[in-house]
Amino acid sequence: MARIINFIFITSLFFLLSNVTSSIELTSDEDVIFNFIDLDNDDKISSLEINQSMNIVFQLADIDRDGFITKTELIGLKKIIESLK
Ligand SMILES: [Ca+2]
Ligand SMILES: [Ca+2]
Repeated sequence: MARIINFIFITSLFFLLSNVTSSIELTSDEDVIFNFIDLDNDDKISSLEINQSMNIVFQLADIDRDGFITKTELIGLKKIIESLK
């Protein structure tokens, strides 16, 4: 179940980052996310890599380190992501 939630969260990050297009190729933003999640750079994403990158994202977002992400912190995460573009 946690893995499914992670996947949904990662997927929703894709939607936060870019407008949905009908392109059959990844946008440059999606490519950046893919490379971010693909921690060992083998051009494949494993469920372990999703979990690990999810932890990184969680720690980035949980600014006050209380183990929870608030809406305010999520907005902060969006700003971080946008600054990385
Ligand atoms: Ca990989
Ligand atoms: Ca927090």
